Amino acid sequence: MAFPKNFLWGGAVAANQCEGAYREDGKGLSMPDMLLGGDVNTPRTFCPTIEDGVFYPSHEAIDFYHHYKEDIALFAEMGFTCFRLSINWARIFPNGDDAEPNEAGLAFYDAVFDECKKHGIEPLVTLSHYEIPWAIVTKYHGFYNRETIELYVKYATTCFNRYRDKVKYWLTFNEINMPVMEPFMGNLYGVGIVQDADLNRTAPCKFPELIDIPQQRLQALHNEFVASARAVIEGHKINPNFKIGNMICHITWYPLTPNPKDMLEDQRKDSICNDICGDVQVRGAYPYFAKKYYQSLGVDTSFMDDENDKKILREGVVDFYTFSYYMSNCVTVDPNVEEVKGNMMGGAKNPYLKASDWGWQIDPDGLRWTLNKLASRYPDTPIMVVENGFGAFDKVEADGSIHDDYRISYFREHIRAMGEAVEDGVPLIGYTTWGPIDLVSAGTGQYAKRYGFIYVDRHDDGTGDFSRSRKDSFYWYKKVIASNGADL
Ligand code: BGP
Repeated sequence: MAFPKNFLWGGAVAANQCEGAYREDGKGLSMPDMLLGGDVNTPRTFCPTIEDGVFYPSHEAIDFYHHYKEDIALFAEMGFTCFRLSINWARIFPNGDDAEPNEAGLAFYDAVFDECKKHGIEPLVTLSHYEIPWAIVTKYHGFYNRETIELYVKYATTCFNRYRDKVKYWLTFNEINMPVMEPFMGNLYGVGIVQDADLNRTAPCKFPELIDIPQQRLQALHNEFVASARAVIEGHKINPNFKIGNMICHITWYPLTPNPKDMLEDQRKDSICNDICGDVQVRGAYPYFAKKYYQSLGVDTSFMDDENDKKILREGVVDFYTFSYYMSNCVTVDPNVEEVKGNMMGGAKNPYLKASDWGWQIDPDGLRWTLNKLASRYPDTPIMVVENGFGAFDKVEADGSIHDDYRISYFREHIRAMGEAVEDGVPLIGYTTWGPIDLVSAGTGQYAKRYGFIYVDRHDDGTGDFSRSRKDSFYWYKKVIASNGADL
């Protein structure tokens, strides 16, 4: 396998899914702090108040906040050269609009980056990984309000200045395309919009009736694009050596049949889900079909014509393209075919693929397909796969070992497919697996959906002592990194 020299190998986490310490050292609440656990069939309950006796998985998560030295040492033992993590916005600006940043929050990430450096690990930092401060949701109505652009730019430049010499690789927003794909995740996690007049209610938590207003969701997404582009522009002024990227949740779609109607539907899905955001952030402008699509949802698109915004988008294009890849899905116009319904995106069942216990279809060749598609759509743009992984139930044997051969086989095939894409000529610069250590699932809030090479003793009933142990996949990934992807 011809992975380039200096290829970045590592793993990726998000603050809200691993740190815990949700009120420590001055941290404010952020959106995920208001979500309870669910499972593959039960969506997460949204709870706009913090209530006694209710289990919020993110509040303690895996307690990375107090275990980061141990965890980074374990990553170093596997040979990581890169660690993707996010800064929790509400640790830096607890109320979103504070005049001064919270020094204790800034100091925590100093310590984390110093620890990475000690082990020769390059941090890749996501500024916003579904962690919008709760106060911005309640007071500003998330990114629907243009003032939130200013709050984000202030937060981003605070981080750029503080970590100017410690961090080179940045991502502006995690999975920024969620609002064009999935209204629930897109509103709550993506743009921070909750349509609920009774946010301070004391009644028991319930699943919110999702009120989705496309005008608000898509206008808020536009504001995120502007915020991201402004961050890119400001970041390059602060340190011209910064590499600032986007991050797309790439859902790879196939037509279920060669019926031209399926082909058209497939093209439509791919364009909407993946290409609108990719084009804005890499090419600096909306693709031709975006306006018509928004208008078909009844959206007044005049915000897309603002000349000043257009200029910012053109000037704030990213330095590299990154994406998450877990699965592929099929599309068809035939309403009678069997569906796979994951806890997020679903589609028609692909007869050639198996799925995880959460209904995510396993498709390594789809990763090669996707990398080639991206390389041809965005020529001369370095690409990085910043999330890829296999959520599964793990069994701890009597002697404490965990034989996760299913996870090894998932990664083996996906790394093989990436190597093939490199041989095809794709300018791939790095790979961070999702959840190198078990953490809270974003989609379901479960601990039981485990991704790690490192097991964490923590469970959905809130028990566990947070101890860490190495799974079989830990030793396997170490070998892969040591051989630069040759020994699979
Ligand atoms: C991505 C998110 C991550 C992560 C991952 C796995 O969409 O960026 O935060 O959680 O999906 O999803 P889940 O946790 O639902 O299994």
